Amino acid sequence: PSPDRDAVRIIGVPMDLGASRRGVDMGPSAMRLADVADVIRRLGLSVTDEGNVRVPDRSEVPSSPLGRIGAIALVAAELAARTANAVRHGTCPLVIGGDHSLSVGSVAGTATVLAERGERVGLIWFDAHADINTPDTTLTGNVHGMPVAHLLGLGDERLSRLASVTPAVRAEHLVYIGLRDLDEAEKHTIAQLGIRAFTMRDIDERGMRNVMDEAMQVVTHGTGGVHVSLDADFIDPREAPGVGTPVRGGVSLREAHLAMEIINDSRVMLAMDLVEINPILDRANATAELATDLVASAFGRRIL
Ligand code: EXY
Ligand code: MN
Ligand code: MN
Ligand code: MN
Repeated sequence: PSPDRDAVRIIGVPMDLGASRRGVDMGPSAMRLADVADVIRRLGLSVTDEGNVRVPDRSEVPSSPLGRIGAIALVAAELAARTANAVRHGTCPLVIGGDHSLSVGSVAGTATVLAERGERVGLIWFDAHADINTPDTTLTGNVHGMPVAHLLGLGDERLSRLASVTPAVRAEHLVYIGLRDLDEAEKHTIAQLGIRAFTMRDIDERGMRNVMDEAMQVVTHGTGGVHVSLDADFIDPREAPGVGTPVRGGVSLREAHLAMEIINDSRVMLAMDLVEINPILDRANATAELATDLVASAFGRRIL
């Protein structure tokens, strides 16, 4: 597949309902302050900023983490429609979060358009975490620890049935990169479903180039294109401190860039999420600026 990605649509999702720590709702503002639209435009792409999806205030929703599933599902449904619309028109949505629970919507949107073409979506999940808990296995109740499970058709139906196909993503079309902080139940689910998971150890031992080559094979085999979901906590907190859930021992700036460059080389990316940026924990706006640079690499920036 060779999607035409000369047009990008930015969709902001200022949501932190899936997290217990506040602040990632300011991620879209931080990315706009880092001038993400202009940075992509300077690569020669046409960029439209569609503004934000409407997200209810915390005061309007239940205070328990699981009680917020209904509100998150409504935001995700709106995001799924907007993501699908962009992909259907041959443009590449760049979804800026917001906590990672939003990806149940964005990935559902990409999956829906591919299903219309008789295809399935491949999914690359760059994250320190596996985000594969369900409301039954979660130790925290936080829905941003659950989007992958719901994309695989598990968990609460309000979150698992947002695409026109269920599951939105098949386990064999999913790959994790950067894992280093998993719950016991999550390890069990990954093994049981046979999900291809590249941990930090794999990156350390084999190098990002080899890991990416194998990952790209997994997500392109039998799919019509790839959705890239990037949690900023994938990157080491020394370089990206402004994230919702920092975990030591992440990838370096150069490794993250190489991963994005390889994605661009492959020409298969249909949509991208950039999530979990928390300006409250940042040094100035360093993390959003770094994330903007990574987006530029994913959209074709070359050093030479
Ligand atoms: N596994 C933990 C939980 O389920 O609460 C931590 C999840 C953190 C999720 C971050 C955003 O990627
Ligand atoms: Mn995540
Ligand atoms: Mn994470
Ligand atoms: Mn195909």
